[in-house]
Formats: sequence, C-alpha cells, structure tokens
Amino acid sequence: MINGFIFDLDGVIVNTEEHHYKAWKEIANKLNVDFNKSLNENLKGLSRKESLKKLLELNKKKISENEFVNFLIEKNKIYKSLIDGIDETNILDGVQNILKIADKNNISVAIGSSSKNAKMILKKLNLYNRFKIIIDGNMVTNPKPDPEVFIKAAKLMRKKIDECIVFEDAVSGIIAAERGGFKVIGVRNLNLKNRTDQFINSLSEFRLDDYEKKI
Ligand code: B16
Ligand code: MG
Repeated sequence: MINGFIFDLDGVIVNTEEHHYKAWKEIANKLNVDFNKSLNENLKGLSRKESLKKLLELNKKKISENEFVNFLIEKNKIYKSLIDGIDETNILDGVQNILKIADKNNISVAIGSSSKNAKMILKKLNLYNRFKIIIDGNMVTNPKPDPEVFIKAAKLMRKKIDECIVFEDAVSGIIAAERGGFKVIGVRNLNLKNRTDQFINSLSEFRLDDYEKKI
C-alpha cells in the first residue's frame, strides 16, 4: 500500500537540471576544464559543494580553498540569474496529474531535494503551498547519495519508509532512495533506464493501480 510520494525537484518537478548544467558549463569554462552532458550525469543530484568537488576530480584539477568557495558563490549567482524568469511553464509534464492522483488516493506528498534554492523555485512555480513538507539542501547534514533527505521527508509525513515512493532523475538520488529502503522510480533521465527496474519517461506515465499490482 502506497501512502507517500517523495519528489526530487530539479529534473522531476521542474526542468531546472538544464539551468544547473548551463551554470556548471560556465564555471568549467572559467576553470578551463572539460565538461559536457555526459560528465554532468556525475554531478546531478549532488549538493553544490559536492558537484564542484566532482567536476574538479573528473578533471584531476586542484584549486585553492579560497578559489573553491568563490567558484561556489559564482555558480549560484549564474544559476540564480538563469532561473530568474522561470514560472509554471517550466513545470514538467505530469506533475499536476500525479498531485491529483495523490489527493484522490489520500497519499501525502513531499519534496526531497539537494537544492538550497528549492523553496524559492517552488514559489516561482506556484507550487510552494502544494507541498506541506519540503526537505531541501539547507535541512540535511548528509546530502544525496545519503538517504537523509528522504528519511526526513518520510518522518515528517509520518509514513513508513516502505509505504513511500521516491521519484528521482539522478543516479545519486536513486542510490539515496535505495540505501534508505524506499521504493524508487527513475523519471525522464534515460541514463537511469539500466539503473532501475522502475522507469517512466515522465510523471504522466505513472499508474498507481499498475504499480501497486507489481509490488
Ligand atoms: P543548489 P535535486 C539538486 O537538486 C540538483 O540536481 C543538483 O544538480 C544541484 O547541484 C543540487 O540540487 C544543489 O542545488 O546549488 O541550488 O543548492 O535534483 O536534488 O532537486
Ligand atoms: Mg534531480
């Protein structure tokens, strides 16, 4: 029996994974290191700090602590300017529909995101009041792939872990959900197809009846 849906934000609810990519690309150019969509898969879902660490590690590049902090600030500045104009039109396919399914079936909904910008983004999308429980990057000590973000969401929803489905678009998020003992569905990111036995191209493909029959 499913009683809770926990949604990742960037790449599941809203198309801001593209904006993250563009901002990291600008930073990579400034660092004079390689970066492309395929390398970006390693960054998706990681916190800002862990993403920069990963970008440097992939390129075997070392920078000072001071530079590291400044690049983090700059990345967020670029990212925030890129998402300045986002609105409901950036909400991904199937979001409104799956929220209706949740309402109809008395399923609680929560956000479990690594982003420290999550609340601001949800406000821009007019979805902030739709999620009573929002766990973001400011509220966890251990970011994805640690399961803390999802465990906190389930606790606040007062749902058992095995009653919740996590919807994720990043490998780090899939690992986090699995480590936490959650049911998990990969969404949109075709690279997840071989990583999860449950994959949907968009939230609009989700059928609760079919899913419950399978589990
Ligand atoms: P910020 P999610 C994650 O959000 C993104 O996937 C990831 O690319 C980003 O680095 C991370 O948030 C931190 O975001 O810089 O805004 O704090 O996918 O977990 O909703
Ligand atoms: Mg994501």
